[in-house]
Amino acid sequence: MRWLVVAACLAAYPAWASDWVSTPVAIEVPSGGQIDQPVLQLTRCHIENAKNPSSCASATSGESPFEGHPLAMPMSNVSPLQSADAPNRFIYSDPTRRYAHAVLGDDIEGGSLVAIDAETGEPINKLVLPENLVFEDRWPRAVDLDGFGKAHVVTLLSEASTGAAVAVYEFADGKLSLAAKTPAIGRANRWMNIAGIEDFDGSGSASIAVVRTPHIGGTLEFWRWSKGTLTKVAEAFGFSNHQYGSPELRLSAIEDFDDDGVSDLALPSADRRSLQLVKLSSRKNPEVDIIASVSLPSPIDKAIGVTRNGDDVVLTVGLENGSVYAIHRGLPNN
Ligand SMILES: [Ca+2]
Repeated sequence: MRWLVVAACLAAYPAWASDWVSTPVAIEVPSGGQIDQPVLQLTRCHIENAKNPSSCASATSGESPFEGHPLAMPMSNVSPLQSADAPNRFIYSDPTRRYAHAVLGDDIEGGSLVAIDAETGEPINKLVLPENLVFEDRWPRAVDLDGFGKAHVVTLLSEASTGAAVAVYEFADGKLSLAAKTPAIGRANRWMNIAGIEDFDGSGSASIAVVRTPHIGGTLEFWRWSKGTLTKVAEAFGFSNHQYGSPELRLSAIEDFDDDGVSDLALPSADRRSLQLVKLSSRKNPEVDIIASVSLPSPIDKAIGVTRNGDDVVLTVGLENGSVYAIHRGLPNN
């Protein structure tokens, strides 16, 4: 009886697959100070018309999701708006070369975090780091981590001798202040990259998914935000979401890939030659479970796109060899 249930589940959720798709628009890894390219997003139409996808709807998110600000450090961007009525945005400013690592394509990092008025662009408050710290990152992430309506600013903070950590700042009463921070990696020039900020366990609070040391054998960690603190709830070895020296940080995507009502995460394996779809197994004592693993002919090096149309989810990955693949779940009974 039990294997019949398993068989029925397998029939309902066929394995994930990858299809080569003729590139409908040019996508390049940005360099030399360019603002990020729009994310390439393919649909089933592009898969079914793989050799001539131009008849399908727009294949990109339509616009670059970020925009610059005169006070922002080079190759950095303003935080995307948290919501349409969010009054503030955030930038890294006071560019500095005091932390010589250059993991993001240049050796210039942020020396301060600035809250700006979203409508006028005027600075409201600036938090200046001490000399031993920099923001080794490209844009702050403004997120309401607990749904109480207050903006949190999620950043990557690197210290001269202990390397990178995730730091969360609050913006309240017109002032930025440090709210919580993960432990630093423990060595200079060791970095991490945020893969997603989402309620990954259905608890109502967001967790920050981050890949620690993505270039030298990365570990995916989930840090749950609760009552003003960050607690590591799960980790798994064998992931990467960044190519060394690239300014592109968005090698990950969030969707509910197994249709259980809770968001999951897609990101490359440690060698970036496969896309891993992962989830937290439960709310209490969770583990990192693999939903699917899809091999690719070349390492992923571009922003990962995702579209959903009903039950049909399509992930788009751009590879170092210039090719583009659509990764999707086969439809039942096809
Ligand atoms: Ca899910």
